[in-house]
Amino acid sequence: MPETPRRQWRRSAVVLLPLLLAAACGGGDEEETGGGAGQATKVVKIGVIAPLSGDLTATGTGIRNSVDLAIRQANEKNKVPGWRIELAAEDDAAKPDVGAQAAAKLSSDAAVVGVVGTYNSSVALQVAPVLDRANVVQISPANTNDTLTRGQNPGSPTRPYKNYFRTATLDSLQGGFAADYASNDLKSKNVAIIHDKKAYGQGLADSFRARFEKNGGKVVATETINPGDKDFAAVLSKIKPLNPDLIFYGGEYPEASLISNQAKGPQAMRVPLMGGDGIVDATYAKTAGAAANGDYGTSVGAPPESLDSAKQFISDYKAAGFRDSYSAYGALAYDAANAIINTLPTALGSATAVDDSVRRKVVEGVGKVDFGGASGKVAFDNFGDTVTKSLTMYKVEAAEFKPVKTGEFKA
Ligand code: ABU
Repeated sequence: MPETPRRQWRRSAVVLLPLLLAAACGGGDEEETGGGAGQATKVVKIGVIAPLSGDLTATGTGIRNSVDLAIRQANEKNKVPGWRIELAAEDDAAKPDVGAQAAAKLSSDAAVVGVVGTYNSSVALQVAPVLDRANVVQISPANTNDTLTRGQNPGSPTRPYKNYFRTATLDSLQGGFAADYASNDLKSKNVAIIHDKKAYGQGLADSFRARFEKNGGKVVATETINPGDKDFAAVLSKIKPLNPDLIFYGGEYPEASLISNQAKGPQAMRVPLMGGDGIVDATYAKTAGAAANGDYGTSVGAPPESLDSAKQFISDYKAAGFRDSYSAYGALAYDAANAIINTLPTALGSATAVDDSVRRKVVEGVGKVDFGGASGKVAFDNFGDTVTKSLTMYKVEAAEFKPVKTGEFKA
């Protein structure tokens, strides 16, 4: 029998009212939330490890909030009967040692079955082994460094951690996609590369270089900077006389935005900067100012705003009243949380508390998930990598990253 408008309204209110009330009480930014899983007394926790302080807070907050939303909805829908899911969010401050401490803390909480995070690949390299030893599943919505799932030898890839999965795709694909855009769409011939020496920045720069040179392009300089640097005059003055037609930057938006600003301002270089998903955040254009216009950045996945599958996530995120944007990784974090949540009814079975056997079942279950998420198909290959390999090139126009091309990298 079709629902009457009155009944439809009542059903929507049942789902949305608790979200709106929670938002009204704390702007949706509380550390731990539970929603309302009926009379459930048993607690299972999903952790988040992400930068919730420092320069990368915008990104980390979007990840945390998106996991929070997935948990609230699961509780509202009583997706895990008898259990209330709680969020346990930890700040890694974008630092590997802080991330490792957070992983140890979450592992020692017996109720934790899984973690969504980290943002930084360099942090994940310290976090994954800690969670692996405790059989706690980890799904990153943002790590793109290849070694996390394929080890140090690309010619003979070996999965280092059985517990580690990601909904973000790989830098070997992202770097190639960026290089092809530089060669084929921008007709770029001479590129200066700068990177921040971190696992992500250097790995992405290396992947870009390999493909760009294969395309016949020339890398006229490779310079490095330190994360946290603010003054790039020395590096830019070395690059300028080499007349690059593009600067490719491997790293994140705090430094990239200043490089763009200083390249086009004091150095008067009239060339765009291109980076990877580490620079695609609204903060980039805010910090770089008008200099950012005409810059490029790739990101993982299709733009959520263009996907029918993400419409509900976007509207629910808005309705939940979070103060901050879901950011570049919101949809991927939401899908990562749901991948864990989907395993819980089976993994918890008749358990009265989370134990090692439940944790192992969650790891096994995540390896087998296959569902339509906000970002697209959510399933993992034998390395723990997402099977969804879309990438998007964005260009800054009027101080905003706008998508200009979505596709997959063809080696
Ligand atoms: N993938 C963007 C930056 C995060 C990381 O992989 O380090």
